[in-house]
Amino acid sequence: MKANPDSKTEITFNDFKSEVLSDYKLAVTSRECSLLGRREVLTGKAKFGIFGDGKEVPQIAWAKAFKNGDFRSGYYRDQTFMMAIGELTIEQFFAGLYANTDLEQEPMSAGRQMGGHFATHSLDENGNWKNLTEQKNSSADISPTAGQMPRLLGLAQASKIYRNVKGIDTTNFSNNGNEIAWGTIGNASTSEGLFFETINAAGVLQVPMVISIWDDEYGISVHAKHQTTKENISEILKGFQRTEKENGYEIFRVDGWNYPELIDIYQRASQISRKEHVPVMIHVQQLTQPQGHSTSGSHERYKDEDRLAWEREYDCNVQMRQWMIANNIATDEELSTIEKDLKKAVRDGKKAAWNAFINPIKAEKREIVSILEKVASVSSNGVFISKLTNELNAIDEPFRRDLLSAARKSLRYIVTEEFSAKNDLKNWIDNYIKEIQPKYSSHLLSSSDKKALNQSEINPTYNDDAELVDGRIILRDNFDALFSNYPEALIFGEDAGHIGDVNQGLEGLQEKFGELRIADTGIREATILGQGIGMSMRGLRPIAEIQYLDYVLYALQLMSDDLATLHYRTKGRQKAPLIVRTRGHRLEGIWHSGSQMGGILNLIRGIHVLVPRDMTKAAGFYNTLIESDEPALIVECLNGYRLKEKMPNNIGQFKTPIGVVETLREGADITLISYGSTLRLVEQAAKELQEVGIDAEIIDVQSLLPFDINHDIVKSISKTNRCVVIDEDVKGGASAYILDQILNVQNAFQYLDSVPKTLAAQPHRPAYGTDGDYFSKPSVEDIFETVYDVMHEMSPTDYPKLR
Ligand SMILES: Cc1ncc(C[n+]2csc(CCOP(=O)(O)OP(=O)(O)O)c2C)c(N)n1
Ligand SMILES: [Mg+2]
Repeated sequence: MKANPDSKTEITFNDFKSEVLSDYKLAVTSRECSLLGRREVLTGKAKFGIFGDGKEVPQIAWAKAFKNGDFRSGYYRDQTFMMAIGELTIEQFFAGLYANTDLEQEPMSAGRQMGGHFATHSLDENGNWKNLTEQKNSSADISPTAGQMPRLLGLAQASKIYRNVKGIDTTNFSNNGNEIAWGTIGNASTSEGLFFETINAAGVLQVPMVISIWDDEYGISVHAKHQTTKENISEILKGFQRTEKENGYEIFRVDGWNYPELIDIYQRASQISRKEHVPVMIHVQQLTQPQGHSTSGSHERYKDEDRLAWEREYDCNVQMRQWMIANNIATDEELSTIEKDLKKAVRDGKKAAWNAFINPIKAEKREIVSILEKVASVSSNGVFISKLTNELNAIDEPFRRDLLSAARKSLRYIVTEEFSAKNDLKNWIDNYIKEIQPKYSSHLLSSSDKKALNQSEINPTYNDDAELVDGRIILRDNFDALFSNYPEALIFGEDAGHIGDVNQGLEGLQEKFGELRIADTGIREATILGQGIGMSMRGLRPIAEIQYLDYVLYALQLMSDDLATLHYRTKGRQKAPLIVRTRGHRLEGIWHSGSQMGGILNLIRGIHVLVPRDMTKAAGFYNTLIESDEPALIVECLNGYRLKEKMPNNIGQFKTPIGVVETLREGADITLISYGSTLRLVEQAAKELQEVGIDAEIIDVQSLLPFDINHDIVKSISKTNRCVVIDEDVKGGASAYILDQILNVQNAFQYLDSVPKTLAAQPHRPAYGTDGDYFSKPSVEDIFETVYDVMHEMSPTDYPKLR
């Protein structure tokens, strides 16, 4: 057997033996980590454990086929693989379990994710790309099962783009598209829609993706008979098998305890996928869970004695050991000695990880205890403070919570006293929070030079005889400039390619830039988003188009769970500067006029949410975002593509700033705050209000996340002393968010002379037709009357009751 059929040189039996031995050592080390890991949870040192025991051997075979530049998108069972590619040590494994917040010691997430969620660093400490072709890469795991699948598609597609699109600087990202994106998923999680959607899409796209299904017949306690038709995922996916005439998948099936066969299959999979860009599925069957699913329960509750006995016998490590003995690779005694040594190595690594975790906290404890002792010695409430101090002192292995809680409670006892130790205590609390809070809260957004807030505004400029054109022309010409200037940019979505999107904002661009860059996709919003996430993680600049805002909900789970958390959950070591394009608000019927901005805003903190009122503003946002390194959602106005706008003469250059509002109309009496399609109605209402002597100021928010970073709205309210927030979402949605920002972040309360109001749509989805719209969403009359009522309340004589 040659471990690597790519190489022509035959290896000697001794080389072979030592490679197998080192593989076995890794399998044993990983298993021992799982066993001790579980114990750490049961004794309370760690909160939760989910481990890779029972899946060691296939992961070692996989790692042999995994090359520099390749990417993994997997789930919590893959610790052995991470160890095999050299990206997870014993100490790091335990650091993850303890939630060590030091990125050096816990490189997966700096303690932000529970153990078993793996990642490598694509970015340096300044947020700049490392050379991904010189390292083995793992995209950061998420817990929602099958959530890793759509991103996997994009990671694989990047290779196809790098191989086939000319003109992109591939230095840091690709070697002629030779990289494979390797996925893993549990058997039960293949029941998820995201799995099937991804499998189909990768078959259509023909991308170098190899998906391994770790099949242990269970999903927690639920057996395959409740999960999978015929209890066999590769059986039911047989139709995906490629033929001589038709594209599809190469599908393999292998027993997870069969070491030589696993190595062979992973090598074959790698060759096919890497060279031919064909997706491959490897169904790894007959795997086990020696310790059950996780530390939350025990599998004896749901597996019968026969199954448990079978699992003991077919444990992949046990089988590998027997195979080694049968093939004279090692004797039983030799292996026992190795196992004993490795157990000790894991114990030592665990201890080192625990000390590295706890010692800094113990030092912090000593600091605060000594301050509290001083405070207790001079305070008239000394007894109470001493009690808190002693309780804290008695905790050998404290949490930071214990320290801060004791310190903050003690401060309350000396609120009326003054002495120098009180200042020490106050300072300690302030400094501690300043130092510790970022360990848990930093890096939601980019902190690199390219962050969106660093991009300054460039106004559109116009010739004197600037033509009035349909808004979509401005967008189209701007996309044309953008794709010309950025060869790494590409757009894809339903109807985005051949016809140039449903509103012709991309008209003619596929002919110019090719089918790979301006691409039609199937109807599959989640994987459209996943394509975008994966490709942007590999240095491309995708724009994922979701045809209508109403269908963003299909992709919203991933925007929330994956895209929005990526930078945060890797503490800034991975990014996906994906631009999501959609169009929405006001058109017709329940599913083409939704404006579910509140739901979106609350679910995707970490992604900018931009709501341009016209296509010039929208084009400016695209120009800003392509220069920055943060993800964003742009909602174009669905009814704005045919409205006339002046054609700028600096297409592709002008930039709409992020987080900056615009005053559309100056007024003295009341501030009207709105965004997107509704603004046209607000502007009309303002004209009508002027006729009855009400002078309204109108502010276009433009950017819901981030929100008015210069606090311009409160400046307006300090002048008008009144405000109404108007949008098309339901009440309590985005308008409530905006009002919260104005009141609680910008402190507008002090300037208000009238109750601040929100005007939103009816609580039901908008009904179809002109009257459906009128009776579902705020109308000009609704806006007029809401504002008028505020003025009436202020001065009933000047503004007598309307009705
Ligand atoms: C979307 C989602 N639903 C439910 C869960 C809870 N959950 C975690 S693991 C798991 C079972 C997964 O089984 P399988 O895919 O076979 O992987 P295994 O743990 O057996 O390796 C479930 C239901 C989850 N994490 N995400
Ligand atoms: Mg399973």
